[in-house]
Amino acid sequence: MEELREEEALRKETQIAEKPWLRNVDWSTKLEEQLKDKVASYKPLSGLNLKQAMILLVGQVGAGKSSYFNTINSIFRGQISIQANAGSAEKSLTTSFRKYQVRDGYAGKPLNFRLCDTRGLEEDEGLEDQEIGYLLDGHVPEKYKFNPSVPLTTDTIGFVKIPTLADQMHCVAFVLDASTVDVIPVKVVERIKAMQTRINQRGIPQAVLLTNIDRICEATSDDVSKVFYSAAVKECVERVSMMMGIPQTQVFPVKNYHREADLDQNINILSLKSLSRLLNFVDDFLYNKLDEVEAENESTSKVKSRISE
Ligand SMILES: Nc1nc2c(ncn2[C@@H]2O[C@H](COP(=O)(O)OP(=O)(O)O)[C@@H](O)[C@H]2O)c(=O)[nH]1
Ligand SMILES: [Mg+2]
Repeated sequence: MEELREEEALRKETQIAEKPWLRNVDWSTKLEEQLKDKVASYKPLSGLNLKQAMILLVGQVGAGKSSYFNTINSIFRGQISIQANAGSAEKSLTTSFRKYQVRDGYAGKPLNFRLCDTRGLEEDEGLEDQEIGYLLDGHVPEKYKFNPSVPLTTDTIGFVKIPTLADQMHCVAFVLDASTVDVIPVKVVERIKAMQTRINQRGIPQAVLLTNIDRICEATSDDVSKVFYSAAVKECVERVSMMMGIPQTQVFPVKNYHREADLDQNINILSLKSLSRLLNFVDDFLYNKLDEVEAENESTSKVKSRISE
């Protein structure tokens, strides 16, 4: 027994480095408030007439997509919320495409972003390449049930024929379960790569939300503020970054609420930080859009003035 306890103590010690592997944050109420304000007051880049940023969460069933939305939603509700179905009950083949809104406070106004939740990386029932394109370009109607045996086509009821910028995805966050990244099936990695090609073609920024970090590091599980000292989390971030070809600074370790009864300041800080980074990425994408729109306007006005000459 004693031996076991010593072993446990040693394990915990080696898990936690003396220096943080990433610049540590100030786990304070002040930072929590700042991040909350930043997210709550977020407005997409002006000049494009866009009300809400669209962030697509994509990952295998059970990766923690619904729980990530629930976590963010809980923070703004001020209490644990389970609005999106999370857990094994949802492990059905047909899972709807949802564009979740987060409200500021109880019955408050919706914030200016949506977290879009879809499956699509399953080994056998993933999305077709074509469907991924449709999803990114905003052709897929809200609540559409992806069905592996009947792919979405332009004839599908509700298919958004002419999507606007508001229907499109402005950032993609791959949601990966940290406790299973080393056993991701080859087929799933292939799907991710194929999807990344489509995302890159459109110049959409991408990131990774690395969930379940509490399950790979006991110290972090006890106290989320240990995350940037955790050797296991560091290693996992490195591995994912390599596998996905995404810089480590775009891999965000998070811990979702899953069985907590109350909010936790550190969990909130880590989640809000990841979300605020995703919103920055949305703006990077929108800046490019704005350049395109302005260039287009310029060339049409040139054509117009030439015609009137
Ligand atoms: N320990 C732990 N469990 C999590 C975390 N995120 C999600 N879960 C649990 O993992 C299961 C699947 O999560 P869910 O959000 O439904 O995954 P989805 O299929 O991607 O929407 C649920 O039972 C969650 O409670 C996390 O960060 N830590
Ligand atoms: Mg889900």
